[in-house]
Amino acid sequence: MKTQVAIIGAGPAGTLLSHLLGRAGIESVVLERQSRSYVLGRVRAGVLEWGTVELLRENGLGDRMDAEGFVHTTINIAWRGSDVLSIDTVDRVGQKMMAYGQTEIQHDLYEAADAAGTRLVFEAEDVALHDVDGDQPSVTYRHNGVEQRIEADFIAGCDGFHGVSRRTIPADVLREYEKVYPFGWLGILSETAPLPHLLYANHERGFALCSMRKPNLSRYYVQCPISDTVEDWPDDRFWSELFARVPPEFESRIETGPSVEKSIAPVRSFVAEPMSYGKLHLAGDAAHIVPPTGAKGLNLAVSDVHYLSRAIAGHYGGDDTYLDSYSDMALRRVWGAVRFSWSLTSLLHRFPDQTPFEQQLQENELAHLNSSALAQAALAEQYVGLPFEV
Ligand code: FAS
Ligand code: PHB
Repeated sequence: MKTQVAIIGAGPAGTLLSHLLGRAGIESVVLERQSRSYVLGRVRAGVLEWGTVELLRENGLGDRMDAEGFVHTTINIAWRGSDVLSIDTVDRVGQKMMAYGQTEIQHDLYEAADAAGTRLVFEAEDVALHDVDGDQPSVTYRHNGVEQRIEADFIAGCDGFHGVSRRTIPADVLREYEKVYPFGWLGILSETAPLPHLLYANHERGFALCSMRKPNLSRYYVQCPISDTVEDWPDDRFWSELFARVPPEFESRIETGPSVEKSIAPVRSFVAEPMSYGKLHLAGDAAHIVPPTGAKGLNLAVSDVHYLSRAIAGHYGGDDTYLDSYSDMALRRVWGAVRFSWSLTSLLHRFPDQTPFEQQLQENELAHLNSSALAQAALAEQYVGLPFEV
């Protein structure tokens, strides 16, 4: 089989890339290790930068998002158990954001792929990349017990942190940067009415976050020891810990209910450079991971794919300028998001070895954020997302 772009991974990066390439008349095949239902069952990101919202709308993927998503303009941050600061992103930087679950975006992307007749191959086993730095790159895999081979002009590695693509780049070429945080995020979904705005909390017992998905579907998180399992956190314990970390004024406003999903995610910062090697280009979690604190993971996957689809379309139009600069351009935005996510994680979490001095610094920075419109604008412009590079 031959195609123009072989895409590894049918998460948001791989399927959005296939969609954008298709709209530019470029053919692709997407190979996914898991089943379609498994990918659709994963609960992950929830907040979209406005650049992501506009890109989805411009490419025919915005209808359900506009009908069911929450347009947001306020980020609330609580600290010391009672103080609450509120950042209005429209007041500060003239920009909004959208709460719309990654699961919903994935559903919209699969529907668009079906409508376009895109080849999504699920349960593709033992995917392997070949000759990525040669003239005839190819991908082999097994499907329904039959060995397959695809020759392609380009290979897009969109297979996430544990994928095979990044490992195809030779060790003497690949540079990896990593910081592992000493805690995890325990998240639940509950079929309850959410708070009207995002609420982050810095508390001596640990970080907490109140978010939303739909008018009857809420998303909550508490920081937990990375050694914990979901079995350590029955619903009653989760809710009492959440209430212990948010100011009392919110207790009467948070509707509790049984969890319909519960998971613990590790928290790490990771960047792999370069994001291009020969005809292989990485996008999304295959190249970088950020702590979810800044709501950047999914949005970075979108910006990578925006740059990469533009670069590949440029190539077929006879201009490799964007292709040659893809890795550097994507990494400029990646490192900005990595720095922002690290900064917000450092500000809002309780670290096991944290000293009283460091706690004072956290609280003073939050007090400064509360009193300074300029400090709030600096946080807001990064949270809602900086403009894509032209
Ligand atoms: P993904 O990991 O989503 O997709 C990669 C795909 O490649 C997967 O479907 C995988 O099955 C497939 N694959 C892997 N190896 C393969 C192989 N060898 N062959 C074929 N296919 C292969 N971001 C936020 O902004 N906010 C959050 O709250 C948040 N929570 C998260 C919680 C968890 C548990 C995780 C893991 C991530 C979370 N993220 C969050 C980040 C997340 O949203 C990612 O940024 C987003 O899924 C990135 O999309 P992709 O790059 O497509 O990677
Ligand atoms: C979410 O809604 O899942 C969410 C919101 C904000 C974050 C992380 C996750 O920083």
